[in-house]
Amino acid sequence: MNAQPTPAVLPVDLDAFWMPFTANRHFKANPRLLARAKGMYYWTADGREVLDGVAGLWCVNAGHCRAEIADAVAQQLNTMEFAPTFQMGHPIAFELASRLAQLAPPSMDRVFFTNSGSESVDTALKIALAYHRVRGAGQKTRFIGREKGYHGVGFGGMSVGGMVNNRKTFSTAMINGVDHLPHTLDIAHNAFSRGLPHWGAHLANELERLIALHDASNIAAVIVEPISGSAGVILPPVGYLKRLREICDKNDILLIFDEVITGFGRVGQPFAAQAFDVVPDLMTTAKGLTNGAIPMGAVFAKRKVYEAFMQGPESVIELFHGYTYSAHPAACAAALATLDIYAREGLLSRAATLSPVWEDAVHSLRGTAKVIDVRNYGLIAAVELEPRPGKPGTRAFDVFLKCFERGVMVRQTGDVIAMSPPLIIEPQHITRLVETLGEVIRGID
Ligand code: PXG
Repeated sequence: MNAQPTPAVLPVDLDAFWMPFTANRHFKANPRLLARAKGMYYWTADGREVLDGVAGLWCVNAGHCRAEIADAVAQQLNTMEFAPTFQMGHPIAFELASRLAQLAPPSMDRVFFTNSGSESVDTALKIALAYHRVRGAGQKTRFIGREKGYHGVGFGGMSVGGMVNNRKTFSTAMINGVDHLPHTLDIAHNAFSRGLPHWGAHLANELERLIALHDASNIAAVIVEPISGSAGVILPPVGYLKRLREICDKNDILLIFDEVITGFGRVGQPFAAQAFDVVPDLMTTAKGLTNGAIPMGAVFAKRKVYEAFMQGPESVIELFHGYTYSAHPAACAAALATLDIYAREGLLSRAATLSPVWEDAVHSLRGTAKVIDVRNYGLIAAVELEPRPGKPGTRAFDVFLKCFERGVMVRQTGDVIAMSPPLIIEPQHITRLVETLGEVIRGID
């Protein structure tokens, strides 16, 4: 990990970029500019080293600036930079889909490509509607999401999602017919659980209540994150996901796992579906698919879902959906190179190997003043802080800022500090990450 000094590359003007999910004025008054990255580290524009505790934004699972990925993308761009996938095809798109099908649970071997997690979610919702319709059950149009769920920012994903700040401004623009399960975070019962909490599987039975209310004949799909990331790491109680699966099966409702965060090794298996031994009907992914190097998403479908569409005249398009950049050649090249790295370096199971070290480290913060919960699974962790009276979120935001000043990047959401480091992390990085976080928390008011 050679830390070359980075020349200052401060842009002259920060005004024009309207930054996403950012306090624009605060940021532009106090910019945090990243200029270079390698392995476990970023370097700021003024040359400071920053340990990456969040894998960029939960996506750089193999660590930063993998030359193999860059080379594969460069070679592809110089060979064929773009090719359409509407009524045309190019070989590496098919190669990638086959490789992904081998990674997924056995029956989930059909893959639809998108460019982001949000597009993957909206694609999965549309596939669910179309699936029921082609089977003659076109009245099954309702979706069930979950409180505190995050499924991206498209109109569909926002509607099934349950993050109030993402929804309140757009309240009247939600898609119709969506209801929500209760979330499963309950600090009173589950604070400081190591791994999955044991209390709360019964919350899955709320699905039966919603089915009784709307009737199964109207419900297309249930969508949940196996582990909620954005809301501050909410874990499924032991048995909860299995129960959702049983209820969906009984009622001919598709189960969609949003694995945008949990996919590609984050939970110690290729997907949470395998880690939790619950196979959904559709699985949305993005992020780690290309190690964050090129935007790409993928929706995995059970073969029975795909096969339901393969009827009628063969010359007719079966699903009127897709993106210009579905299976973009550069993204396919990045994904194939990423999968090679994951396989060669055993990264898709590394989170399981490291998880005991990670768990011990993050739980060492138990007992620190203001820490009201620590949650972990795979290489994911959250440290929840007691909010400052009347000023929710400010304490954790200050912790995030102070950590960054001290050379460690974590993520803040509400009063939660979330961590999801690159899967190449070593125990000494874990120590530094958690020690810095602990020192900062101890020093904060
Ligand atoms: N589903 C899930 C479960 C996600 O976590 C998306 C969909 C949307 O993906 P795109 O690629 O459209 O952003 C996400 C995105 C955070 C954070 O810090 C998480 C995400 C994005 C930005 C920040 O928790 N997840």
